[in-house]
Amino acid sequence: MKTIVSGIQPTGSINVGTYLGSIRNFVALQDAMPEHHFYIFIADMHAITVQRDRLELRKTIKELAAIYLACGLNPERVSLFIQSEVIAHAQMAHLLECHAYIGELERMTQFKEKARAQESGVSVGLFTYPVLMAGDILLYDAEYVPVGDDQKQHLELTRDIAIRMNNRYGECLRVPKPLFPKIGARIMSLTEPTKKMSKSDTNVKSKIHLLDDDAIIRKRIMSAVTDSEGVVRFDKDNKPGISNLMAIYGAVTNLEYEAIENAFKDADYQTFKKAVADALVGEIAPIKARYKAIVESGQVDEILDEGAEQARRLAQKKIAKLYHKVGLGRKRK
Ligand code: ATP
Ligand code: LTN
Repeated sequence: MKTIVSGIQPTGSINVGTYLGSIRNFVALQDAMPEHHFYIFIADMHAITVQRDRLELRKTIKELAAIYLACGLNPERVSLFIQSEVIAHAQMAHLLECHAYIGELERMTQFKEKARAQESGVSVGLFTYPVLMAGDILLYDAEYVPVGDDQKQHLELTRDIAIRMNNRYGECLRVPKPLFPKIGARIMSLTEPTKKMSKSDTNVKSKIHLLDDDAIIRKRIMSAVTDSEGVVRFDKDNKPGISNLMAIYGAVTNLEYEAIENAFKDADYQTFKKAVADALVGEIAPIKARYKAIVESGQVDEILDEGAEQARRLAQKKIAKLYHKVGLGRKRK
């Protein structure tokens, strides 16, 4: 069976950027691609590449699991699991680290940015982060990997490593393809629209969390940075704020930019912002309601146990095959 793989780090409350850039896409694909099975996980091993509070991390892992389900992931179509509960991810990371080059990792822009943001004590894990990620993907022979476009470079590295190993050992890894959402692949900060909306941004006004109250959602959109032109027009370079609100509106309503421009050609920014806020509140309200029901139902642990079991089955086989290819251990009959 063909597979689709993706993950999100449990590094803080899920915001509209992560939702529109990835989770919403997982849900759409799960319905649109019935011939594929999905492995969607919580990338907790990635989360510890920078220092975190352990209790906060544990809380966020459970919250993300419930968010995935509240957004509509269907456990019948998706093996939903926690990365660290499938030991093969750590095994695969070492295997791939021996086939990735220091020079390639030094070029990763996310590493450079995250390392720069830390004063000292940049961990080796942060440096090898993209290799751990490559392992997540190659372990399940993913055909597609739905991600936001900030992950493009990591996907290219994953492909390069797979091709390198196939050349060295014979076909053993499927070369995956990224899948970016058509609209919403990069949602920007509401306060600095040239930066991506990020979980780790400390400015609360820069983002909207999926579990925020309706009033907060409206307030954040109404106070989002725009420009003085007063025309709803998509122009990322000169009008990053309005273009970002159009991306949010377009992703939620499935309208193209041209259709949005037409619909709001006589509207002022207040009117447009109100429409964006209404659309977003309408999209998020049922997620919040389902989140509450799922947490109260107590089913999350069972779903995660089942998902990890399914993931282990496939991943262990892959590791055994690769160890054999590379020459590790003993040859068994
Ligand atoms: P951090 O800020 O801690 O680096 P993050 O907000 O980038 O984290 P991730 O867990 O790294 O969140 O991302 C999960 C998925 O969501 C990835 O596929 C990523 O591409 C996507 N994503 C995250 N932020 C955005 C955004 N602002 N716009 C579109 N997609 C996003
Ligand atoms: N690096 C990704 C999260 C991630 C991921 C993956 C995404 C870890 N492993 C495997 C897709 C496939 C991020 O920060 N967005």
